[in-house]
Amino acid sequence: MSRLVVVSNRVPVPDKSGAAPAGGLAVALQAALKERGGIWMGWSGKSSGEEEPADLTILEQGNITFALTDLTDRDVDEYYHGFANRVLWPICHYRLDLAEYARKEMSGYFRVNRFFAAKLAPMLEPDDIIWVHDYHLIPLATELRALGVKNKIGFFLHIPLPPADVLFTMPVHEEIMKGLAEYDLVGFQTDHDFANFAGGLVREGIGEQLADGRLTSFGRTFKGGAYPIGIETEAFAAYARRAAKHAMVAKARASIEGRNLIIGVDRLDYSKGLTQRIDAFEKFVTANPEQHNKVTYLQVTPKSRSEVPEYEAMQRTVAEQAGRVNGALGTVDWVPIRYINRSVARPVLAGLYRLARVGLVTPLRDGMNLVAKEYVAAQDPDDPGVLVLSRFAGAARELKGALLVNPYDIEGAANAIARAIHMPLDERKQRWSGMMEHLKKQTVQRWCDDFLRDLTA
Ligand code: GDG
Repeated sequence: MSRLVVVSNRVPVPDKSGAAPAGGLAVALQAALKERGGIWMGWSGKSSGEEEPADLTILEQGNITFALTDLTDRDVDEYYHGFANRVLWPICHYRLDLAEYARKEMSGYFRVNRFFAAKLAPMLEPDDIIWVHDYHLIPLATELRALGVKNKIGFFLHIPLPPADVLFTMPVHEEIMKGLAEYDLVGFQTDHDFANFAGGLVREGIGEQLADGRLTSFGRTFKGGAYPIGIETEAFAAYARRAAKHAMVAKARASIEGRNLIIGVDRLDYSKGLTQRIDAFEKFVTANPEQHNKVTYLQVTPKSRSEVPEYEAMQRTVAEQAGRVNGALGTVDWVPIRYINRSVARPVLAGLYRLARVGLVTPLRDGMNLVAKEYVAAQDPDDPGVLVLSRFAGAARELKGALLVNPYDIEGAANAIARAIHMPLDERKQRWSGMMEHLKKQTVQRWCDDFLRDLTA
């Protein structure tokens, strides 16, 4: 079996004990690496200041080599905070208003990809299979090919790919499309994202979809398709069962005093629709006065990308909004919204999902959204909660038992919360079991196997 080489912006490096990393994606990729042996390469998350970084930091664990590089301050600014997070992220999430395009940052993005390729190429063996992850590294195949690398290279985009009218507002859209065409397989979260990609190539007259589904563009023929990412469903369900006994979860249960719990869990990011969600909750409470003091909405929102100005501003906006709603609706013995601006431990999170009658997952746009899947997996089969899910999350293509909402329609979302709170047990069970069955089949392991099978075929 060929070795596997995974490249991603950040690498979940195991700790000294070799303990498995927390997230399902990291677990699945590490399992695939363990089976085949190989390398996981990426940025260390550290800066080397003004100096070019010294050699890679190499950590060996069994048959897996973790290879990490630092980046200069300028590289971090231009490649990561700049082009990746202030151009590609907003555009791929349909936020043209937030994209700040600067030529300097674009060239930093391509420069860092060239640098990654130069560091990776000498480590490669001729039949290694290379799997590149996410929007930070789109041009990596182009740079590897320029160094004579002939290996199979696959790419998976974790975030949405918008239609041509949105994507092509980016001045370097052609380089980005060309960069994707250099891979042997390009994977997306949903059929919609893949259709946007293929449609964009065709519409702009820079590519074609062949009868067998393959694509041809910029002189290359390659495969593309939807590979919806999953979670470790059974493991997460077992985890949530045990977590119900966790001391913190017991404390949380006692503190909600028999009220219905509504939970939201999202990195602090404008794509997650937090302000619209708080508006919807407020509307739900004001439209249903009998719910006063009967519900608690817990929003867990770890900070992310605080160096990007939009994120810093958002931190204030969301905190102020939650405070205003609590001030307006709360009473001496009831705080309607509990807003936590930091990360909670994974077992606690699993236990809180299970405790919650409603999982509120209403991003304005999301590649997949693993929180939606984790919430479903964590439920008690005898008394499952209800998932209220944005139709603009990739997960909505799969989780048909959810109450689908348009997050921009505040009244509609508020009505869906009310419907979820009042849903009879039979309907809850029926909706949940269909989703759980699906998640048991479409695991993260399956996602990994399907992608690698198609890449190597
Ligand atoms: C990107 C795409 C796509 C969150 N808060 C805490 C915590 N989390 C964990 C969740 C979940 C993960 O972080 C978030 O994953 P999502 O999929 O919901 O969202 P992104 O971070 O935006 O991920 C997305 C994903 O890539 C995978 O392809 O689905 O569309 O945007 O696992 O549980 N974990 C802990 N404490 C927290 O407070 N322990």
